[in-house]
Amino acid sequence: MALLPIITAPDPRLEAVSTPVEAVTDEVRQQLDDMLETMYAAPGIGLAAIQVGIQKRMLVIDVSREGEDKQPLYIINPEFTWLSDDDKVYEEGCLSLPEQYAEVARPAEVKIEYLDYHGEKKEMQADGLLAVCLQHEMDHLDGILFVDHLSALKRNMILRKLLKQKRLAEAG
Ligand code: GNR
Ligand code: NI
Repeated sequence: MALLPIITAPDPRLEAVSTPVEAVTDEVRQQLDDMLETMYAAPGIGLAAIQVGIQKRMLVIDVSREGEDKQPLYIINPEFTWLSDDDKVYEEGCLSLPEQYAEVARPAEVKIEYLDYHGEKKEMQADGLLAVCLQHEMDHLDGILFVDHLSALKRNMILRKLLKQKRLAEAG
């Protein structure tokens, strides 16, 4: 197990479209294990592979609450098979946009197909926070960040703040 550094915006790697996983090998499982450990340590409720520089269509999620049993999900090559017509607004954050939050409207319920940790084909229906998180993570696989759902004004405000933070950090 290993903690992986999380890439923060602005960074062109976060805009890359990730590539489908061809086979769920031990190497892929090792990467998923490291991603989960990195997500718990952050802490976060989801992490897409591209956020740690792995350009593969896979992600980990755990929306269980503190004190409850952990419920890790390993999701590979996910595809939406259904999106509800009704939207829900949720205040989102992102480990790649540290300390930035904004309300985003997305379909309230989704159904997806994906491969699990063992490479088996699965289906899942989700609502609530899990539906938000799935859509947020699946956006990452296509190089989309939650700020891309905001007005250009709000998006640029957040991205400029992050650029400034990065410049300050680099200057030491
Ligand atoms: O930890 C996270 N919390 C969160 C809160 C609201 C909506 C989405 C998220 S996902 C985020 C972790 C992350 O950046 N995943 O890509
Ligand atoms: Ni994110």
